[in-house]
Amino acid sequence: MNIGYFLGPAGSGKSHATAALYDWMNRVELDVITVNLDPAVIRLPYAPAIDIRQYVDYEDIVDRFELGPNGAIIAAMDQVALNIDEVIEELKNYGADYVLVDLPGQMEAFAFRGSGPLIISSLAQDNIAAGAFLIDPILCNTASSFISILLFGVSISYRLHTGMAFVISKGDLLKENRLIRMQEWVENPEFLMEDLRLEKNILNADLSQRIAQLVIENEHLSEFPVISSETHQNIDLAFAEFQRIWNSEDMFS
Ligand SMILES: Nc1nc2c(ncn2[C@@H]2O[C@H](COP(=O)(O)OP(=O)(O)O)[C@@H](O)[C@H]2O)c(=O)[nH]1
Ligand SMILES: [Mg+2]
Repeated sequence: MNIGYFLGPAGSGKSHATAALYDWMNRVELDVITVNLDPAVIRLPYAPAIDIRQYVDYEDIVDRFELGPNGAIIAAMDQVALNIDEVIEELKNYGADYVLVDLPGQMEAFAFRGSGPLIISSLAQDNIAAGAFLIDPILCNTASSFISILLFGVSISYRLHTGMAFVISKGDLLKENRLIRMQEWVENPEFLMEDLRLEKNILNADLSQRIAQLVIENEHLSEFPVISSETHQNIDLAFAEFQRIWNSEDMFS
């Protein structure tokens, strides 16, 4: 099985991208199913074949342990990890070629705790897995905020030991001039450095430059397609990014 999941901060568009990519893959007649691994989600924009809410009762965790939203999602993700073998068993019964896994909105509570790496490594065990980190344009209006998001993405990828591509989400909300500047940042880090220098409050220009080089000049991270789950613009490019990582993971397995 080829497994793909979208990563990114809460609200970056993971669930909607899962829905849009699922629709597109169905349309081109690929054998694909979706899995929801977010125990706290109330409404999903797609109908998952497997839904973790049938295994983990988020509301019950909140009530029973008297937890707030952060504590509850951490406790719930531990329960997801405890149930992951059953989910994988269910996945095997479907026998689909492709699986899109929708991860929890609160990425930090997932990735940096024990449960995230355990869930991802269990999924990747007999399968080929790939991540696509969604960059919400609203969160990177400035060069320094763009670098912060890229660092968060690299940190998540490092933590989850997963091959990952960067994808810009919500392309329909991205103004033409902002898009052009972001593309310039990615294609030529000199432009990024130029904008960093114009931001008066950056802490350390030298450090910023080295981070920009580390993240952007890594060729595996350099595609940056712009997708929209709203208009379905470039959803095929998100698939191409997954495919690129699946192929490279396959070479090393
Ligand atoms: N305009 C627009 N809104 C989007 C897009 N993708 C997601 N959204 C909106 O962004 C919000 C968060 O999306 P969601 O998929 O739930 O994010 P998640 O927390 O990462 O799973 C929702 O209100 C979506 O309607 C997009 O491509 N275009
Ligand atoms: Mg979601």
